[in-house]
Amino acid sequence: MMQVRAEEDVLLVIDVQNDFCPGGALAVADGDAVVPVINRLARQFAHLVLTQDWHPAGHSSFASQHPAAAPFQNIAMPYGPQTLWPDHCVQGTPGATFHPGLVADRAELIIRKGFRREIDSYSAFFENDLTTPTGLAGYLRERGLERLFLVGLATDFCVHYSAMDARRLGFEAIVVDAGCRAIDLAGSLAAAHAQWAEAGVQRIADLA
Ligand code: VGL
Ligand code: ZN
Repeated sequence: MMQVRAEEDVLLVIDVQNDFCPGGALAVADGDAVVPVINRLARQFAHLVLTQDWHPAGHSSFASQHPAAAPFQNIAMPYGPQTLWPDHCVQGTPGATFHPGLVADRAELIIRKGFRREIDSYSAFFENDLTTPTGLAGYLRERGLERLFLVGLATDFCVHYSAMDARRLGFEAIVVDAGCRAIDLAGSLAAAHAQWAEAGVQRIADLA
C-alpha cells in the first residue's frame, strides 16, 4: 500500500469543474463521481493544488470558431494537432467554476490554463505547444514537492497530459483511478494507459 508523505507529496486535482460534470457543456460520463473520492483523498494530503480550465470566449479550441468543423474532430493548429470541443469553461461562467461539492478550501494553489485564445492547454505544466510553461514546475520545485498524485477530469486528456509532463520534468507521477473519469475518444483512454506504462506514470486503483 502506498503511504502519503506529508513533506513531498501533493494531490493535483485536475479540472473538477461544472462543465466536465453531468449537465455541463463538455460532460464526462459520471464525472461528478470523482468529487467524494477527491474530498476523501484530500484529507490525507498536506498539500493540495487544483487546476482550472479557463478559456476566453471564442477560444480557438472551440469547434464554434471553425465553421467547417464539428466538436470532437481533430484539426491541425500552428502548434500541432488539436481536438475541437464544444464551448466550455469560459472565464467567469458557472460552467468554469469548481463543482460545488468539491472541498477546495485547503488548496494552496490554483493553476489556470487555456487562457490564451490561440492555444489550448491540457496539461497543468505546458500548453499544447508542449513548451510554453504554466509555472507549476517551478512552484513545485521551490516548495520541494516531488511526488504527484493525480486525480480529476478527464483521465485521457488533462490528467494524462499532466502526468506525462510530470514525468518528463522528473517528478514522480501516480494516477489514482478512483478519482478520475475519462472522455474516451477513439481509444484515447487505452492509448493513455500505454503511454503511462512507457513513461513510468504509476496507476493505482485508490489510496485506502
Ligand atoms: C479538458 C478537453 C478540453 C480536460 C479540457 O480537462 O480534460 N478536455 N479542455
Ligand atoms: Zn478546455
